[in-house]
Amino acid sequence: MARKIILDCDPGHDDAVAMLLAHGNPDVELVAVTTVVGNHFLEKVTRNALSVATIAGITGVPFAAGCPRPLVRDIQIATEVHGETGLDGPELPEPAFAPDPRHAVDLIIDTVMAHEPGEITLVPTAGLTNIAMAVRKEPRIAERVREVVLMGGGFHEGNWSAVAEFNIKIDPEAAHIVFNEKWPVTMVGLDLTHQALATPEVEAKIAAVGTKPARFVLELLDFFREAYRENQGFEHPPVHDPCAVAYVIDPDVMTVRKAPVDIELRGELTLGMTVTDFRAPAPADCTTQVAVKLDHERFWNLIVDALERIGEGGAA
Ligand SMILES: [Ca+2]
Repeated sequence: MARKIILDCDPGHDDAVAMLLAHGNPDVELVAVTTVVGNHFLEKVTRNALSVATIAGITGVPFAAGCPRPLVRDIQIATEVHGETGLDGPELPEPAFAPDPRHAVDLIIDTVMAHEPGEITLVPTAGLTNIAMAVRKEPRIAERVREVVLMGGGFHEGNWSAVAEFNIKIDPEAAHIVFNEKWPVTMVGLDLTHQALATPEVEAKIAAVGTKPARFVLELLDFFREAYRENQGFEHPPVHDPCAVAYVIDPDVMTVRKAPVDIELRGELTLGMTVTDFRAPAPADCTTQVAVKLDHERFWNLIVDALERIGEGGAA
């Protein structure tokens, strides 16, 4: 049976690929998509999410906009990585449908509570504001959610500071809430996603799919490649967010290690660091694990397979 997921995102080039993977893969079912301020302002990432859905031909799935700013901190966006639209590169179609009128936080709560315990997996690929707000508003979701598989953080690597990753750094208080809840958390962080490089071989496989959604992904990757070359010294861009979806589809796509993770909230140099304790053995009550090593070929094959299944998608 397909695993039901809620994708909480801020598209965002890699969020778009994550959404396509979730839609195209038969082992996961997108039951809701929610957006949150992150890579760009809420209005833009929400519109981008709807445009991606239009390209992919996603229908009948509620999309809802969530929190327009972090819990405590001022808004920080990432135009240097994602451009002025938040999804620069391809031409984006007009969204074919409107967002759900509910707030994303309520859509998350409603969806989790309407399903059996253990049925819904949360897959946040953005700042954790919506997820933190949802579990504070309805604490019972912490026991009902099967697990949280998030893209964010890193045990040795940072990108928004020397030691902090963007999704965690922009709302560290929200991350603190999410990592300290009783639900299991898998942190798919930079240590893992920096292995998910879109190499020329990968791009050739995607190009061979030959469809409009595949060309859309290539245009996203072209922009992402330049942004990562200029800003972070990567030859090939790391495509972070779909790694979290891939783990839900196929846990063998990466190795994980159980270890306590907590979020630094007070460090002058370390704010938003996902402090990971690798001392062995991990405590018996440890609810967190971190992704360590990616099977690069297996991961990209999942993306290519999803694009093949999507076909021409919405032909937007
Ligand atoms: Ca994202």
